[in-house]
Amino acid sequence: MIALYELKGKADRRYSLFSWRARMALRHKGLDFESIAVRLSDKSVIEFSGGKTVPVLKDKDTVVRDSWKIAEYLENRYKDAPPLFGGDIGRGVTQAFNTWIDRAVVPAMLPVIVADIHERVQPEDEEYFRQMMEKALKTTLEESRAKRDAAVLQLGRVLMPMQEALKRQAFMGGAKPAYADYILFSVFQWARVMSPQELLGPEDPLCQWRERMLDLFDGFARNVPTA
Ligand SMILES: N[C@@H](CCC(=O)N[C@@H](CS)C(=O)NCC(=O)O)C(=O)O
Repeated sequence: MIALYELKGKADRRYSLFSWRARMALRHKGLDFESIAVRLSDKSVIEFSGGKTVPVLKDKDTVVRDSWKIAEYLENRYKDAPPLFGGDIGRGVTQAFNTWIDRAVVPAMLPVIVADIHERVQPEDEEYFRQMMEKALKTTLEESRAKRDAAVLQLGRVLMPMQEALKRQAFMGGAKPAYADYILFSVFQWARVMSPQELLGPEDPLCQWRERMLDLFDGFARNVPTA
């Protein structure tokens, strides 16, 4: 069985956004996996990977760390299963999309939900999480919460191009979901698992797309502990 090493919060929540990319990619390929919990402040369980970030995937003797490398590994190793990228051009465009999401959308979502995430990490990880995030955001969690309305407006501006794209096609991948969808979805699933805020109104094309994503693989992402 494939093992996926990932962060675990309070009430068994799996909250690493990058790990949600790997989770969805595994289900897309029709692969089952065992989830192995990693603590944010104690990475000894993933020492064998040679790094300190999750997700880490272990498939028999193969160890892969980094969500993008995991997607490429699954695509190369499980060629007969449904494709994640759709050929070399699709792989290239998806890699560019991955970078844009990481550099534009993730930083826009983080200040909106960071204080909510802090309330739901394991108690022993709270201080580590606070220090890491306050350094990254150059502000306290309390200040982030106080400035949340401005952060929500900025997030809306960043998401606008994708709302437009989803008026023309059902998924980032076109008619069917592909790895590009899992990249974007990971950001919303991160928020859904760790924050009680309603970020998308029912009329928003992104909300309707997210519902389609939550329906995939028999409600795989819907039926998990959330905030
Ligand atoms: N580029 C990496 C980023 C992974 C990453 O930053 N993971 C976070 C959790 S979402 C992590 O493990 N952080 C631990 C730390 O920085 O100590 C990927 O796509 O897998």
